[in-house]
Amino acid sequence: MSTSRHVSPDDIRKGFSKAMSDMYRAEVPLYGALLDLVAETNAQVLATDTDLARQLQRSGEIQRLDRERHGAIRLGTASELATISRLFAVMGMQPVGYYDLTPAGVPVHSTAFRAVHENALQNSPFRVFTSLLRLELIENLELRAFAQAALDQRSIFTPRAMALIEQAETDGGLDSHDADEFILQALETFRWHHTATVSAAQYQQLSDQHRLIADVVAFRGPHINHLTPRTLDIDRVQAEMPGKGITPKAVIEGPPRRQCPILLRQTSFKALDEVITFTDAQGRHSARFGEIEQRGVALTPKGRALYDHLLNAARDELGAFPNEANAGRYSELMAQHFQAFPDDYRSMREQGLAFFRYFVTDQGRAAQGQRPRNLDGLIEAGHVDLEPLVYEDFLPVSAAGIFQSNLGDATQSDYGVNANQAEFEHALGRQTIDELTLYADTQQRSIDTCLKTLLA
Ligand code: OOG
Ligand code: NI
Repeated sequence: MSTSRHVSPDDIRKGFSKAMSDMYRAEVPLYGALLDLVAETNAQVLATDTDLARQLQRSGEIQRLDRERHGAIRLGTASELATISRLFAVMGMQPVGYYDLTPAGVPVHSTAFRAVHENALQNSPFRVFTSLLRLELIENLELRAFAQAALDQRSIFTPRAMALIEQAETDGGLDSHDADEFILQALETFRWHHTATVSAAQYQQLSDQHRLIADVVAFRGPHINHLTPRTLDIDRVQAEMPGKGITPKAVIEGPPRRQCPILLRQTSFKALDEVITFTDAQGRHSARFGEIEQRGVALTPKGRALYDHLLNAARDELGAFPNEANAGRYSELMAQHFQAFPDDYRSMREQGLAFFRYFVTDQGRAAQGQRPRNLDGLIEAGHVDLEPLVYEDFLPVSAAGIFQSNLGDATQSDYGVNANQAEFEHALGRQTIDELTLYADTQQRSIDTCLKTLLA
C-alpha cells in the first residue's frame, strides 16, 4: 500500500527529468547551447506578448515551461518494452498513443510515456517517445537471427533498478532514499556507450539494412537520442540557431505559423558524428541530435481530421518529401492550405475543433444574484473564460521527418506492412491510452469545476 513516507511519482519524474537533462548536457554541449537559446527566447516572448503570458499564467504552464522536455529512445525487444513500461510507471508515466512509423520507411512502432492528469503534467510534463524495433522487417534471415541473438544477450536495466521497480510495485511506492537511488539507477539505461557490442563488419551489415537497426542492435543500451525543450517561438529560435553554431534541418515539421498555435511544431539539428569502438576496430556512429518544439492547442477528432487533410493536401501538391530544395515552396503551400483552419480560439471552439480549459473569472466570482444556468451563458456573461488545452503528444508525420533527418539519407520508402497496434500492446503488456479521451476528461473536469463553483 502507498503510504505517506512514499515520494509522489510526480516528484520522482521531476527529479529524473532534471537528472537526465544534466546528463545529456554534460554529454552533448550543443544541447546546453540550445537550452540557453530557448530560455532567452522564451523570456523575450513573455516580456512582449502579454496575452500569451497571461494565458500561460492562468493555465499554470508558465511554471513548467523552463523544465519542460521530451526525449526519445529505441528499444530492441518486447521484454525491454514491457520492463521500461514498469520503470516509467514508478514515475507516474503511462503509454499514451500508438504511432506507426513504417509508412515513412522507419521500421519501428512507438508510444509516448507521459503523465496523464493535468495536475501531474503541471508538476512535470516529462515525456519519452519510445520506439520498438520491428525485427520482422529485416529481410535477410541470417541477419535477423544475429540481431535477435545480440538483443537477447543484453540487459539494459541494472539489477538494482530492477529490484527497486519490484519494490515500488509491491509496496506501492518508494521512500525518498530509495527514490533517489532509483533515479540514479534508471538513468543508467539511457546513458551513451562509446563501445559497441558488435564487430565493425557486423555493424556495417546492420547499418546497410537500416541505420536505425544498427543504432538499436549494436549497443548495450537504448541511449537517449535527444532531449527537446519547449519554445514559445520556434521560428525565432530556428533563425537564431546558426548564430550559435547549430545547424537546424530545413523544414519545421507540423502546422505552419499561426496566431493561435495548434498541435506541435518541431525542428531538429543534425546528429553528432561520434567515435565508437567496435569489438575489433574503431569507427563512427551518429545517433544523438537536438530538437526544439512549440506546443499549441490539442485538437478534437474533428480538428485533427481537418489538420491531417490539410497537411496531406499540401504534401500532395508539393509532390515530394519536404527537403532543403523545396522548403520555401512547402511553407507557401502549407500557409495556403491552412487558411481553411480557423485561426482564433472562439471559432475553433464554436466549430468543435479544439479542446479548452475553462476558468471562473474574477467577475464571475464577484457577481451576485441570478446567473446564466449553462456554460455558454456563463461565458457570454464573462463569468467563465477559456484557455487552450495544450497538446501533450506527438505527430506521426512529424516524427517520421525527425527520424529521417537524423538517419541521414535513409530510404524514404514504405515498408508496405500494416500498423500492428495489437502486437505492440502485446509486447508492452498493456493497452496504450487514447490521448483524445485524456483531453476530453481534462476539459470536462474544468467545466465541472466552473459549474460547481458558480451554480452550486
Ligand atoms: C524519435 C523521433 C520522434 C519526435 O519528437 O517526434 C521524436 C527517434 O528518433 O527516436 O522524437
Ligand atoms: Ni523528439
